[in-house]
Amino acid sequence: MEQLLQEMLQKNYGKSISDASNEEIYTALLCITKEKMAGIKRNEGNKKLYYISAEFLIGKLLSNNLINLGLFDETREVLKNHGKDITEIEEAELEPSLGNGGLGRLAACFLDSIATLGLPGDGVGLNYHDGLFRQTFVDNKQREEKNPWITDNSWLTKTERHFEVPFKDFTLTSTMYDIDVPGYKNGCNKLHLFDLDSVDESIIHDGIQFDKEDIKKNLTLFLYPDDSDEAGQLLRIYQQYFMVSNAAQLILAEAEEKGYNLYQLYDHVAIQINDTHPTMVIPELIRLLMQRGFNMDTAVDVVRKTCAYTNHTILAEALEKWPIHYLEKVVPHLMPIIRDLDARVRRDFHDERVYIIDNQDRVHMAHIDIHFGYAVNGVAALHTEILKGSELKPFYDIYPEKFNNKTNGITFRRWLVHCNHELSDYLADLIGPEFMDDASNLEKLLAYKDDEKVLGDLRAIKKNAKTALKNYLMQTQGVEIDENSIFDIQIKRLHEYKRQQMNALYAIYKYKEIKKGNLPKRPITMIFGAKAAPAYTIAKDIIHLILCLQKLIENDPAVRPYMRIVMVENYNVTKAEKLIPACDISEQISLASKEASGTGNMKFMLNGAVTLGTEDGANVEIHELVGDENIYIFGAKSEEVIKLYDTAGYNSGEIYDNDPMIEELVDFIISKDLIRIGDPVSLARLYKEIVSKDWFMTLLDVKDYIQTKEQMLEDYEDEKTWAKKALVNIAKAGFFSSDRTIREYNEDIWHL
Ligand code: 8GP
Repeated sequence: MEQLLQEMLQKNYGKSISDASNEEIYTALLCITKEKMAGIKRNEGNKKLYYISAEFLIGKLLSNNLINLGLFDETREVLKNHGKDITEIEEAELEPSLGNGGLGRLAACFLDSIATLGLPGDGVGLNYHDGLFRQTFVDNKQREEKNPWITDNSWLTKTERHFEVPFKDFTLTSTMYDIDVPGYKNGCNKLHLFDLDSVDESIIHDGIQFDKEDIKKNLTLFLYPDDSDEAGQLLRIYQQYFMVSNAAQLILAEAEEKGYNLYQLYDHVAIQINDTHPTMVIPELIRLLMQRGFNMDTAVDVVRKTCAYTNHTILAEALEKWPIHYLEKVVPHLMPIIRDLDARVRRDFHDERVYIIDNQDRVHMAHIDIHFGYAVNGVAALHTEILKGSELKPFYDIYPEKFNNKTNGITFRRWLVHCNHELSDYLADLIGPEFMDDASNLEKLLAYKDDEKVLGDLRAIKKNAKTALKNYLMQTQGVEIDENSIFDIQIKRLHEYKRQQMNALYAIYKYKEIKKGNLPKRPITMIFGAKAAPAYTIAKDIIHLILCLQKLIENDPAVRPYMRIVMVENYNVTKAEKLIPACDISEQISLASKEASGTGNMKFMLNGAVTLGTEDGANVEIHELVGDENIYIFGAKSEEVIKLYDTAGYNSGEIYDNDPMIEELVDFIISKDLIRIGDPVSLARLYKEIVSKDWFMTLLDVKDYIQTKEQMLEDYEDEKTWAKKALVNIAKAGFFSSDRTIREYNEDIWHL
């Protein structure tokens, strides 16, 4: 590596390693890594997977690619010998902003594991120029800015593949870009991102405004453009169809190039539909096969044996339903096929709950996936049970054999080896490096659970990560936190069901306690990171509340030494990598039944944080693995919650009226203290939402939550017992390796 790097820097800049800037070294490493990846074998086989997803939240790639190529340690060493720090060099890389949350990060972890297991499988998505918006805070509110990430120094490679994508009023020609996905000590796959040459970033103004009707210029500008009006919804349909038509054409082109018989496409191709965004690939493939001479019955049969669907949510509002007249405006050529599919369903099943087109002329995308795919999976055990037993029960009754669970996972290359070198090096020394290939080896750590030396080492590693985070937050946001305080972290998309508002109520509780003179033994630092969808008003109100509380405490010398709130600006993968190793308390507090799985919960446990959570999503499985002593569970269980919804039995106003403590906390949202800092309209709207609606039952669980968190703070003081909990969490995290998840997908669904 030393020689390669020296030559590259000499050739490009006439400089030595020691003289080159971080940017120059980054660029040189990018070129070297790209060349290395081009040289490794492609994963090949008789059957290939295409993972189609609107999001691939891949994060920065330099370190990860070096790790997977087996070059990381050497590179770090070479740089160190020349007085350079790889962490600083990584700062020169821009994070591709191609995803929003768990669904997109899962897709990225899966690509890593698919390549690592040596399976042939490519990702297919869109090359959004500005991705998800960049978040800034102005006047204690979220502001959205564009987020350009594509430069000459990106990992994209332009290819010669182009496809014609027909819309009602025009046809667009696509260009395919590729990003290499090297497996850990294994072959390479690709992420294909489709784009349009005519897209024009100069039409963006005033933050993230642009003409939603100028499709040729806006098609791949943003991920999830605002869909609160008709033009926005039409744009989403344009994007989705552009994505899947390219995917379908690519799949058929590759199959034809390999000489496969398209009548047996399913022997050579598996298509995973990641949530409903890529659903139109089903009618599109049928259309393309019919163009090639298939009759409809045969085309339907072949497609049904090729496509599988993953569900990521039971929230009704998140299950896409497109009005027919919107589809007619964008992709009228798909409608005869969709109507035919609906007719087939109506012929076979006399239950309007499973129809594709409902009586309001809306097309239910998930219904297409379930009827015309061969597998349907949820993403954690509880989630899959809820799908089978309630949300998708009518479908489960028809097709029990299609339903299966695939509990999510995370790649340990990024979420341990890369983001926490110190811990991963320590573990490798202590229990041997085998856990890097087979994560179940982490259990060897259990042998040390009463070893004072090891427990002390783990505490020291955590402390170092906390200090590193402290320095990072000082540099990036100018806030100073205390590394001796407890770091309590909630980082995830802002959504009412995830209940950041409940955590904010805890902050109010703690603030008031401190004001009363009930001082905590040790200060607490509450860290939040979250973006709110631009049109999601209440989510933005919750951010506003948190930022106002942050300001209130910062300016109060009586409280500030005992508690701090930090809302991290523009939370993304890069920031997650710094936050997760430093965490003591992992906040996983969704309303039971609503969080399909969660994957942050897995990343935190792997890095030695203890979970504070409800019995929801994968928390249930974490609980089973670590046992009662090593997790803090609170709140209503999912059956109780589902019953409350079914019987309309929840009334937040009643709880508020009858519980003076809760009333006091909620009232603080509209207190003089906060109104002085914040926007009275926003705060009042949130207050009203909680007392009159509270759809995700914050007030049902808030007291149990506060009590449990207080217990945790007390238990933290027994340092040895706490370190033991951390150790057990790390040791038991092996199950959540995405290598395990992908092995299961392959065995049960893809058969590659
Ligand atoms: C997320 C789920 O909320 C999370 O529980 C799960 O772990 C993750 O998917 C991966 O399965 N869902 C989303 O990120 C999501 O629905 N995003 C919406 C914007 C489409």
